Amino acid sequence: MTTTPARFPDGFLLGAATASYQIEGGAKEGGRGPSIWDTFCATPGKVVGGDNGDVACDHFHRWSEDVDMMVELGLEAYRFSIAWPRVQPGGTGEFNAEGIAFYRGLVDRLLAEGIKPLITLYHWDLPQELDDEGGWLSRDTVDAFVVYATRMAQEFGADVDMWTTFNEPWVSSFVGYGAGAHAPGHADDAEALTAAHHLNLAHARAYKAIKAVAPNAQVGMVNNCHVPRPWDPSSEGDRAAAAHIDALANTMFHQPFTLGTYPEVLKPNTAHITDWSFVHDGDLEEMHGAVDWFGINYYASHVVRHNPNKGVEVSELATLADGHKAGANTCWPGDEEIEFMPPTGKVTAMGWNVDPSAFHAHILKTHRETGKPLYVTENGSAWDDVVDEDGRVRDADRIDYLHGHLDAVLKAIAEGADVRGYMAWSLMDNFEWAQGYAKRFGIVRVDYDTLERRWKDSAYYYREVVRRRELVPAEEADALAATPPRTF
Ligand code: PNW
Repeated sequence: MTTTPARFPDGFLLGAATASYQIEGGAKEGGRGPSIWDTFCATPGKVVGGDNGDVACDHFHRWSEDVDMMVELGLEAYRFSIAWPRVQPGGTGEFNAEGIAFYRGLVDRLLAEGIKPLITLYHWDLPQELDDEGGWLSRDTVDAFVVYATRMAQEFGADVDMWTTFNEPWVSSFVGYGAGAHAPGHADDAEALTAAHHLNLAHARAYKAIKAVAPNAQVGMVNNCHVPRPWDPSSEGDRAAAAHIDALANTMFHQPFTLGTYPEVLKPNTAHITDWSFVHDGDLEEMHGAVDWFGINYYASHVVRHNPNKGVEVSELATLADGHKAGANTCWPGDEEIEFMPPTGKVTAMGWNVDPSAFHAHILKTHRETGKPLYVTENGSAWDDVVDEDGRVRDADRIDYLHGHLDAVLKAIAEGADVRGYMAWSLMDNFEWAQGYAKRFGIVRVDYDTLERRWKDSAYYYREVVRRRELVPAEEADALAATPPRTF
């Protein structure tokens, strides 16, 4: 057995991540236009508790204090997303100077503090007007995205070199258009596949547009990862089930860029759903080569099996991830005979398993399959945190999760994977999409009545990881935390 080196390599970025709709609030301020998530939240029954992003963490007003907090945490990088409807309210036409100025202030302050900004252009908040015209089912949205991306590169390209076009196109397409559990709430498998292709195409075109304006830009795509393992590895059916899920969840969103093809199993497996005529001549050639790096968002793994008697059960994952029954359609077109097995072992407040070994395996697999530099752009866990009488949040489960997953990254690096950064999800508790504010992923707690930020024990632990640039034993966490904890 080899022991994992405990230190992160020189240049490896340790940071934290957030997303615009999940933290900003200020939904009707500064000239921001409505997004599909404003509409979805206003639709009864879609979001737990009827929650919405109108106020969220009020980062729109508190961003400067939030950067103060990042400075105290010692973060080397901060991954955030630009809200398209804040900078271009209708998704086409006029840009909004006030919205652009908001991100200018944030970027300038981060740079002044020596915190590297990682910009994500699309973390799900599509301008509503574009959805009215067909959203990601329309190639016009692809064109609109390229215009928006070009303008952002003109604004920030001289100062920011790490760019992500899309956060988790699998979620946008398969949860948003397939399961109906995310905005825009459609439930149609053919639409989900169409939207996925258009997101890939938009990535490829924006990749070229951004680099034309900002030659130093390193443009990547961020994928959420499913690590589907066959229930019985000796069963051909179970292995095929896992391969189908892997193709839909993972390979579909990197192979077009590395090889210029979609995974072979997809077409036959979904022939009863679509003829794939949404892929036009030349699309795949445009995609081939259009990526500099891949982002990995990892939370949990899954065990799947072939079950011909499954009937029209809803996807286990959609149910678990979003607390919704997804209806007849699923996150997984072609999964009529694929069953997700219930998670085993320790599970988080999301009902997701804790499996750092799958994370390690997935990093190596993505390294082998893409050959590209990788960044862990999200990794973290939700737990039912409690504020103790002395004000501390003793989130030992989150610390264990962090420790185990940072160890997995170090192992993968030691075995040759080119991983260049790790962004903890999330800097602070925030709007967890269809779960509203009920699920807390932050290393910093947010009190949604007062909007006070309070460091959890995990924030102190992570600060020490960044300070030492090495894996800090989880047992040291208790002694690292302050009583009462730091608040902002
Ligand atoms: C990611 N699934 O979403 C997002 O990028 C974050 O905005 C989000 O807060 C975080 O993970 C935690 O959920 C996911 O269905 C949504 O497997 C759904 C799934 C995975 C990731």
